[in-house]
Amino acid sequence: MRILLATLSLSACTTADPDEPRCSGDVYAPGMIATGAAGAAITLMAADPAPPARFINTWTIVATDAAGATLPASAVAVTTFMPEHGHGGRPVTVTAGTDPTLLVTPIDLWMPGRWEVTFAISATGGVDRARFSFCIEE
Ligand SMILES: [Cu+2]
Repeated sequence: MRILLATLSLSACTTADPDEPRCSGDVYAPGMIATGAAGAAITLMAADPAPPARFINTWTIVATDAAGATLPASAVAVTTFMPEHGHGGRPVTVTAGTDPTLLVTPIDLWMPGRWEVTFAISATGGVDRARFSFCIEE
């Protein structure tokens, strides 16, 4: 029962009713940083479109380890997930951009609501995870 109630309140994310709880996500800004528990980080240098929007998004990022050293595309894996709906998205690729940037695409945020974009960062000491979450409009 508790799970059902939580699901009902969270699903209000996709409605436009001003009396419903608002979807809460990160506020996009170029250069925003998501840091993992072990100190590895993703800097979101640029998003196309900006702010992130429905359907295909391409992000330019810089990945760093806990010491601040930049990491290659092979150290980064990306997954997308809609927690309110319990489903993920299609596979995302990470390729080298202009050094030290990496290109992340296609981030296909195909459904309105809150999406989590999680970066699994392989660095010394294991895999760290950094996450952005954005509310996607209709
Ligand atoms: Cu969904």
